[in-house]
Amino acid sequence: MPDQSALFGAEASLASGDVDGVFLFILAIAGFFFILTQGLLFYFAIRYRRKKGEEAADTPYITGNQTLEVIWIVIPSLLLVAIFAYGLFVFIKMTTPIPGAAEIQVTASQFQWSFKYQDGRTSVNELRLALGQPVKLIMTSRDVIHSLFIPDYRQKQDLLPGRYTYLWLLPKKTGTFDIYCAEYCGTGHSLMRATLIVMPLVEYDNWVQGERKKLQAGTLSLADRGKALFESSGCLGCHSLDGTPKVGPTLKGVFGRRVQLADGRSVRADEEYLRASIVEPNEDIVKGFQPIMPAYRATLKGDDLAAVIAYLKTLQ
Ligand code: HEC
Ligand SMILES: [Cu+2]
Repeated sequence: MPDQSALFGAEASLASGDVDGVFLFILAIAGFFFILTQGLLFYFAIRYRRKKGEEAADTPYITGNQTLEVIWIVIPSLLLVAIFAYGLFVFIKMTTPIPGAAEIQVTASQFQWSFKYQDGRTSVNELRLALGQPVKLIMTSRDVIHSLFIPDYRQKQDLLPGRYTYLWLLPKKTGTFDIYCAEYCGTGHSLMRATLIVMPLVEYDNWVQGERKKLQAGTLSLADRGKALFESSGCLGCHSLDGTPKVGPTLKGVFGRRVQLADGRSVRADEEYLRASIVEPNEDIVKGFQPIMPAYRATLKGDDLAAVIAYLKTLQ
């Protein structure tokens, strides 16, 4: 086997090396026959070219060649069976539950990913895993078909409304990896991205402890809680805090500002406006922007919503 890490980047998960193996196997077979057939094509074209002034020779009358036919039926058939068997082996390995896998619920919606861990932690557009610890993603969609794709893991699975689908992951490398939606799901599809962060086990455990403390801490001010929620809800993917517009308008100084809406009205951004912008963002669209902000109706409720609004008011 050639050094795959040089070709594809180091193996990031249990599945990635296996999938690359199948890919290289098929590529090698296809490459060999491509060079063989195209090489012979060129060779024959030159070798048997009609020379100037030469009469067209009588073509011999060939009715068949049993040996040759048997060879070109048996060899490709065996190769196809080998490709099938190798692929099936890897497919079974990828779809077989890994014992001891921790479960994580994944919900896709236009246009974001939300993750819910067994201990009650939640996050939006960020999935954190520990190195070498297997997980089982139990996935569904709230609206249309999405597809969770982790290119470095070579793993992809559709998420459908009203049904659970699964993906088993076993991280083999620490670092930050991309998660994409691989099923065109609407205007904001290209922005439907999440980050996978793989940490060493000890670091991961520390992080989990910290998150749990934060969850329990009632001592945090409303705005500080809002800041944490804001950061874990993926808002920063589309909104800046420094005055520059991104995919969405900057949230610097958003509270109290006069907002031009796409339908021509202009409104003052008060608490009710902020609430509506977050919970049902597609009711009032800010002029000059696309209606692609996901509705946080189900993810930010009650106190959480109040906390985020309190935080937005501090961004002056
Ligand atoms: C996928 C990109 C995206 C994400 C994620 C996102 N937004 Fe937005 N947001 C937008 C866009 C685009 C607009 C402007 C269009 C509209 O009004 O819907 C907007 C508008 C807003 C507005 C109104 C701004 C103004 O100038 O009037 C607020 C407030 C807001 N978003 C808050 C949030 C908060 C809080 C979060 C996280 C909980 C968030 N957004 C996440 C894209 C996004
Ligand atoms: Cu999608």
